[in-house]
Parts: sequence; C-alpha cells; structure tokens
Amino acid sequence: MTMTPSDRAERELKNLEAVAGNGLLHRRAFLRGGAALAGAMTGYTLVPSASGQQLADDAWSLVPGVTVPDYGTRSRFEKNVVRTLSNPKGEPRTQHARTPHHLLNGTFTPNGLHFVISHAGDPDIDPDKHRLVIHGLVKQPLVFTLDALARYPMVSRMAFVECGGNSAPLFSLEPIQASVQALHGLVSCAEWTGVPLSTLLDEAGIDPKAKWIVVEGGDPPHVSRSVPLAKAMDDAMIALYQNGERIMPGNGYPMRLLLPGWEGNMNTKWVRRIQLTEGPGMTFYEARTYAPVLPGGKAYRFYFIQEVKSFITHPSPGLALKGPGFYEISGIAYSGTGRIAKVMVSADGGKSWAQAALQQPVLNKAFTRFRVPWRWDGGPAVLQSRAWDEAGYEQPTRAQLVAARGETTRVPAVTGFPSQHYNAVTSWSIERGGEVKHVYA
Ligand SMILES: Nc1nc2c(c(=O)[nH]1)N[C@H]1C(S)=C(S)[C@@H](COP(=O)(O)O)O[C@H]1N2
Ligand SMILES: [Mo]
Repeated sequence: MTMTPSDRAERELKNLEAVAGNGLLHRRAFLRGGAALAGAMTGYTLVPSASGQQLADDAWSLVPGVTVPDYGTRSRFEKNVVRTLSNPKGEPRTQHARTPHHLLNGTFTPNGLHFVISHAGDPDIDPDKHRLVIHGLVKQPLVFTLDALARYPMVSRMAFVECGGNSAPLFSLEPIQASVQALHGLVSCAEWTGVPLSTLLDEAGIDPKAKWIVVEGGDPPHVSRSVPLAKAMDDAMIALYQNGERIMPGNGYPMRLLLPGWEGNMNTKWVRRIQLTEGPGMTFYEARTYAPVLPGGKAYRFYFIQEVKSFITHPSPGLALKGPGFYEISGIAYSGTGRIAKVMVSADGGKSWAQAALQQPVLNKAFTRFRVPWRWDGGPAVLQSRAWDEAGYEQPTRAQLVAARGETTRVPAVTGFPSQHYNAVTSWSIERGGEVKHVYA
C-alpha cells in the first residue's frame, strides 16, 4: 500500500505533540523540518504544486540588471520597512524613531532601522575635529582623537539598547491599539565594536576617591548621565562601529558610550567628556525624567538595568493570520542582567504554557529570538510570551507590574506618573478573522 501525501500528513500530525492550550506544539516539532511540519498542519503543503510554465520570463530575467552601486541599499519593494517618527519636522524638542520589529526577523537591527532618541536632533560631527576628554579624579587627564582611539585594542559584542520609556503605552488603563513598533519600538540590538572604557580609564589613572563617572555628549543639550565606576570598569565601551560600519549619525557618530543592559539614556551618544567624581552629578535627566515615581509617591533615584522582557513580533497587530493552520510564533527576549534562560509562550491568555525554542547563540545582554510551532484552529486565542534570565529574574505579568508601579491615564506621560521601565507581558488577541489586537489579559 502506498502512502499518499495526506496519509503521511495524517501520521505526522499524530506525532506532533500539543503541549499547551489552543494548539501550541512542542518545540521539538521543529526538528521534523519546516516543510514536514507545515505540511502536517495543513494536510498538504503550504503552497500549490508547481509546473514548468509557472516560471515566467519577466523583464528582469531577460536584460542585464542595473549597475552595482558603491553603497548598497535594499530593494525598492522594501520601502515600507521604515522607522516611525514622533517629530518628522524636527521641531526643537525630542525626536523618536521607532524600530519596525514586526517587519524584521533575526536578532540584530539594521543600522538604518535602529531606534533613535535625540533630544535636539542629530549633530553633524566632523570626526577629525571631535575630541573625547577624560578628566576629574585621575592622575593624568587625557584627550583622545578618533585616530588615537583607533590604535587601542578593540572588542566586539552584541548588545541591545533600550530606552527606559520603551513600552510606556502599556501603563495606560486601556490597551492602546497600535503595532509592536509603536508599543515596543524603542529597543534595538546591534554588534558594537570599540575600545573598552576600562582601558582608557586605566591609562588616565583612577584616583581611589573616584566612584562615579559623569558622561557628557557633544550635542547641544550636552545630555549628561552619571555611571558608577564599577560599571564603567566592567563592560562599558567607547563604541566606534555599529554592525561593522561606523556608528550612524543618529546613534552617536563618531563615538558613543555603550553600557550593555543599562538604561538607554545612560548610553551617551556623541560622547565628548568623561569626568571621574566621588558622587553622581544628579544631572537633569537622572534627577527628573529617568527617576520613575512609585504609586506611594517615592521615586527611584536610579534605575540602571533594563530588566528581563520579551514580546511576540510574529504574529502581532498589523500581521493578520490568513486562515487556520500552521504558524510559527516568534519574538524577541532580552535582559540587562545577562543571558535569556527560558521563554514560555501561551495561546490561551496565560492559562497554559509551552516552552519556546531559543535560537542560538544566546548572548549576554543581547536579543534572543524565540520560536514556537502553533496550529491555529481559527478560534479566538490570546498570545503571550514570558521570559526568564540566567540570574533567575522572571518577566512580570502586567497585573504584577501594575500592582507594584501603578498605571496611568496620561500616556505617554513624561514624568510624575509611571512612564518608565515597563517590562511586563504583552498580550495579542487573535480575532476570528485572523486580525491581531492588543489586549490586557
Ligand atoms: N548625547 C546624547 N546622548 C543620548 C541621547 C541624546 O539625546 N543625546 N539620547 C539618549 C536616550 S534617551 C536613549 S534611549 C539612547 C538611545 O540610543 P540610540 O538613539 O542610539 O538608539 O541614547 C541616549 N543618549
Ligand atoms: Mo531614552
């Protein structure tokens, strides 16, 4: 007896182990290979079978193509993959550009799509004229040109940068209907290359009285933040390259401070001054904007770490499901304290959970892509992800976070009400027609 494709699919289907409600499958199913998996879910294959005539000779296959450009840009068909801008006319206030996570995949953010927050636009810095000064409680103050810095031993590492205000819309009383880009677009991940800050501080000679550094940018507001010396000596970097090329103007060209895992605002762009001090500077941004206020009226003085977090990018609002059957649920997880240890995914609003496959390599303080095989039966479902890091921290539920930190009708609130460090679970509801909505579950 010969097996038909549907017999085979039937048998495969029996082998696929549902491990949680609403059709979440064991991640082991991926080991079967994508085609077998997708085929088993749909009965056949996801696409119609091909015949020779279906390969048409379109114009591009008949005449020579365009001249190879000296700097490559993406296909003209990808022009919709862009950041969204909060201040497109560049009025004299903060500008935000948000990463379109629902249109990307993998773990690092292309340079042109890395999120940007610039409090007074992106300065047009001539790299030959830019200087970095290290002074204060040091034996020998030093001034570095870009050329001088380029002669030090460099290191590369993947690291995410996240604004403390990312995801602030989720502090609102009602779920705001918006894309993952609008809700979580103020986080990105890149490979950064540069000189360890410890090398430069050692060379300047640290006075034992020094416990902090106050770091200043070369943009007009001279954005300044204080960083404990221990972090500066641990994994801080003066970054010169972003995904292999010089840092983008919006991300700090020609140099920025990188503090892996710490609040975005502390990662001073266009860095020009590092002063070693006994105490923190209590600068504008740390004394006001980035001092989250608690429901009782107390405030965090500093909130350094971007805590463990995850969200589902596929599917997500704007990416509607096209009929029942197989889907891969995937998203991003990261933690400012270390590596991601585990991500669990629910399709029934948190009643039951399946463990996601973590795409290797799982790197310290960098994006980890997680994936779960899912068979959507066409009925209502609520998708959630929840991450744990290697230090044992677990991503809170929204109820847990709101109990500790409050919620607000003022969104996006700038200060005074909760508007910083939302790292709780995000929920996407799948409606009957396949549309995806933001809900609180
Ligand atoms: N000098 C300077 N550094 C800065 C800023 C700025 O406006 N000026 N914005 C900060 C904020 S609020 C964040 S969240 C991060 C964002 O880094 P990115 O724009 O490279 O993504 O940079 C920080 N560093
Ligand atoms: Mo920020």
